[in-house]
Amino acid sequence: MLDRLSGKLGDLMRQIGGKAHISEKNIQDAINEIKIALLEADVNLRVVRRFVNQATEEALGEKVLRSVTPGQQFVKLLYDKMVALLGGESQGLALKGPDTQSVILLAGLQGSGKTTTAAKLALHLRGQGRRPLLVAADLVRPAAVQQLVVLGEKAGVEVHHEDVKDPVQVVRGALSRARKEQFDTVIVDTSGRLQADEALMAELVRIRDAASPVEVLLVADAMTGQNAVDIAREFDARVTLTGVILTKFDSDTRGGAALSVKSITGKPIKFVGVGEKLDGLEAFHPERIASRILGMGDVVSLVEKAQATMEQGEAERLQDKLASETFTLEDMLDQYRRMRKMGSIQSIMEMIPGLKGTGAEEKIDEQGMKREEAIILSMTRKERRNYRIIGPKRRTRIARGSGTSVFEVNRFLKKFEKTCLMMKKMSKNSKYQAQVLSQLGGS
Ligand SMILES: Nc1nc2c(ncn2[C@@H]2O[C@H](COP(=O)(O)OP(=O)(O)OP(=O)(O)O)[C@@H](O)[C@H]2O)c(=O)[nH]1
Ligand SMILES: [Mg+2]
Repeated sequence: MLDRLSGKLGDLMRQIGGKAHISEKNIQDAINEIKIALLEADVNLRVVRRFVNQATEEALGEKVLRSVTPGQQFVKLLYDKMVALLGGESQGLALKGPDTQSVILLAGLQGSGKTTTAAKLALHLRGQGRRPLLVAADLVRPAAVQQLVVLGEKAGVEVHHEDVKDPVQVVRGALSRARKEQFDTVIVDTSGRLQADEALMAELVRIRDAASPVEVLLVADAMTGQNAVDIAREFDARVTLTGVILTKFDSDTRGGAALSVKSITGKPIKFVGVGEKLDGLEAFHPERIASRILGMGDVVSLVEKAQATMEQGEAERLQDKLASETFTLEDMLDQYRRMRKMGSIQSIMEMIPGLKGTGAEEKIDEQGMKREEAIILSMTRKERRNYRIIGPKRRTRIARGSGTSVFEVNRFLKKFEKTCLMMKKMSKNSKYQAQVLSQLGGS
């Protein structure tokens, strides 16, 4: 599913993510390639244009976080855009509590998967402890009722059907039965046509008015790409959709429908059908789909961590301090804490391509870092601000207070002095982080 798109974009993201430097031209080239990939995936042209313009603008205007490479940051930006395109937050069904009846109306073109999806949803809701009732309101196709009865049996869910001609009558019958027999969720399967025509829409409007559904879901075949988006607009105009279920997502869809539906129609994709069997229904999670498409989940989480632990202003303040030689042991303590917040340093170093092979990975010693933290904590505030005032007597005291030795305290202070010197000399190139990190954590 989405294999071709994710193959293409995944390769591109790996290329970009590995770049330590990134220029305006890099960004433009990458965005052009993304544009082509999206168009090939049958994503709506308007959606592609908007995506591309916004991504370019933001990428060029963005300040670079120092703890990740610009390439990684760019990948994260594209990922965020992709998540937004897919609808942002994952949206579930807006069902009422179990004491009130909730009706879900399924609509869509012929063969889009309505009947199968009705049964899948019933099974899904039953698994969540609800009591669903399936309603056979497709009286157009001869075998439709029987099909739902069979599927209902498989799902272990009761199916309501009546031998009448008008689907609205069936729905009314189902609603009163549901009230009597305490079904809390009523799922209505309706008929489809080859294309959305007046007869289909008029019937649907009547069913909707009779059923007052909390959810009106369009069931659309993901394989039809942008067509699915046009269909969603037509149905929305007549019956006001609350969401979309894309079926046959397990087939090799190009992705166009998934990527265009939300921004063109404003309707969230709530589920995707991922197989013919009844368990082939998944909640739609924009984040998961975006990382599947871009294939860069680890880079994204790395940048998120870096953003959370070191905001841009913080990075700049630190840079200033280094340049003006006012970096103190207090700042160092601060850095240790930030690094700890980012999780295991080793794992972070491994995620940063720019640090691989610099030797920095090997030098990190978390145990040593904790001891050094203890040393700093045993100093007075004044000492932390100016380590030069710490004489031999105080060093003995600090060693005792931190559970270390005078030798360790001396070694640490020497190292700190060296670090400060090195930082001063360092230019703003990308090796900066590697060296600082190795100095901080090394023993
Ligand atoms: N691979 C795959 N097949 C699906 C999925 N959903 C439905 N199908 C298949 O699509 C075909 C049509 O499904 P139905 O549920 O009968 O579609 P419908 O919309 O009810 O069709 P009509 O009632 O004739 O309009 C069946 O062969 C289903 O097994 C899915 O998520 N993945
Ligand atoms: Mg059907």
